[in-house]
Amino acid sequence: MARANEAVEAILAEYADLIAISGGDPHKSRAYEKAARAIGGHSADLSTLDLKGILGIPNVGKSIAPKIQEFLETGTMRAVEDLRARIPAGVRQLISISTLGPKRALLLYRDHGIASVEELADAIAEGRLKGVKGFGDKTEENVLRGIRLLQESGDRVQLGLATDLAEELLAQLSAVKGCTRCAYAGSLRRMVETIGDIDVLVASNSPETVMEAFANLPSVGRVIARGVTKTSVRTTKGLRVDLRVVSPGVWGAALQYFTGSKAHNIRIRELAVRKGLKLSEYGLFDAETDELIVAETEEEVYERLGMQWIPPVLREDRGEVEAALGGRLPDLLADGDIRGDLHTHTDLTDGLAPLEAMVAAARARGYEYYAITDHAPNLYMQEMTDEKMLAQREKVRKLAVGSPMLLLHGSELNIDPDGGVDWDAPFLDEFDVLVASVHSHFNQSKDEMTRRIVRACENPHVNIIGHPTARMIGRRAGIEFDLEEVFRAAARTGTALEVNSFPDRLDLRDEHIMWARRHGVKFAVDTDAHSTVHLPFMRFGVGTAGRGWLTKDDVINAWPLERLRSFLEKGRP
Ligand code: DGT
Ligand code: CA
Ligand code: CA
Ligand code: ZN
Repeated sequence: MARANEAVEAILAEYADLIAISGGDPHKSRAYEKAARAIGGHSADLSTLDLKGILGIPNVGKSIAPKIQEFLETGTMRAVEDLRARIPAGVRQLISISTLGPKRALLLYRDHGIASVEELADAIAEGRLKGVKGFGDKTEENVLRGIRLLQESGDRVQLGLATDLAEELLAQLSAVKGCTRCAYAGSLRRMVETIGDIDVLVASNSPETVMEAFANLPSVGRVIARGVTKTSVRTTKGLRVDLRVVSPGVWGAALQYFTGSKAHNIRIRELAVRKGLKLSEYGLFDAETDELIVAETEEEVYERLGMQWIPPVLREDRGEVEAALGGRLPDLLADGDIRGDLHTHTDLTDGLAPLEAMVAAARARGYEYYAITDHAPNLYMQEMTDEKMLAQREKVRKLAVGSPMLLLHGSELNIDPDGGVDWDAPFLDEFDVLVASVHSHFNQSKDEMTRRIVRACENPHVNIIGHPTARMIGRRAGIEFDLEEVFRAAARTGTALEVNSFPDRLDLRDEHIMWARRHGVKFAVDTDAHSTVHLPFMRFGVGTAGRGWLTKDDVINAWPLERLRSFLEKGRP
């Protein structure tokens, strides 16, 4: 089952937005925002806690806790319902334009009657907002960019959310009598960064029973279409799920077909045709006699087509078909190859769990090494100081004594607008590993941004560029820089580029990874965990790395310690 935490996080975050957009107390809005984050990252499932337990969560105070209880008991929060009723849906949607912000949304609604995203786009296009306070050319441009991003993301959801939901559905479906196999296919199996709908495949000799049970699952909200082999539903959370039931004998062909991608399938089918065969979700057939050749496993289907079995993450028609025909598929990075996490936080800065808890959770994952990389001083709101950093190092060194998992003490530096970082060389020298990231000045020109990141790579202390494009999926487009130039600099200087596993980042993204790899870049697949519950996000980073064709040789945290250590030296004496 999905934890109650995510639902509570979402409703508290919405409440914070609603308070802000209705002109309420900004402190109150921020308090709810903080509580939402704390709950999302809290290790215990909220539904197992009593009021006292809930009050024990950091940033959850006396007025917030009862509202959470109310939500857990009734599925709703009166205070939120009240505000929802007072603010038109279109206005509420305005806040989801990342570049607008609640304050300006309120102003647009109150003073200009703009009550939807469409109306706002029109008003900008017609120049009606010219001269409005706080709405200069630059702002307009940013808001338009935000609107585009919102429209592009449409109804698609993040990989992380869709995976949670799909696994819950599979657990329930596999318990249904008559279900002999079940799996998810489609973009989710390929680990695409956002998912349009979840495609679930079940093998069964009694499709009726399975369809009926599916339509009645607790997380299913509404049945959209019900047929003999396919049922489409919308879940209570609004995500669409297609269920297809096939007979066990054609499992492999169906799984292959519904995994896609469409482009990959088209290539494979053409290949079949050239061999005098016919491929469909029912199997691989002889084109002339219509005789079934194979259908039971995916492996057989690919083999009979004269190629290696292709891992789902590669099935995008980006050269995988040719490689599989030539027996040249890469031996992709796998979850089990990861030996440690090199970018993580604790509650010393904006993390939600103490050092000891993070380390214990990392050890439980069986890591050989683990880096703690809290934020550096130039990210002012984190209030980091030299003293705090050094005190943390002491704690880390003590904790490491006798531990089978090696602890590395590091930091996540801020790349300033000129490409410099927080500390000077003597202080930087004492860290075991350093991540450096862009956290501000996202709107520099492309040239400036390129110089900034190249300079960070050239810094002999910087080992990893964190979330290189700083994008937030569906909320913030990435920063722009000359990719080629940065990739060359990273390869030349021995600076790894991060594959950030956080489901709303996945940064670098698949295509950029492929491209960087061709320049000889090395990568660090990290979680950027701010809580123990974020450590398992590693799988999304590994999936993204796979989509970028990475092998364990490309990934520094899949290397044995000695090889990693020498990479971290970066040629320094
Ligand atoms: P999504 O849902 O937009 O994230 O992306 P997919 O890839 O899951 O697409 P979806 O759900 O429309 O279809 C699932 C798979 O079914 C798709 O990846 C390949 C297969 N498929 C669907 N329609 C076609 C088609 O017209 N031709 C072929 N060859 N395959 C198709
Ligand atoms: Ca799909
Ligand atoms: Ca579908
Ligand atoms: Zn971080």
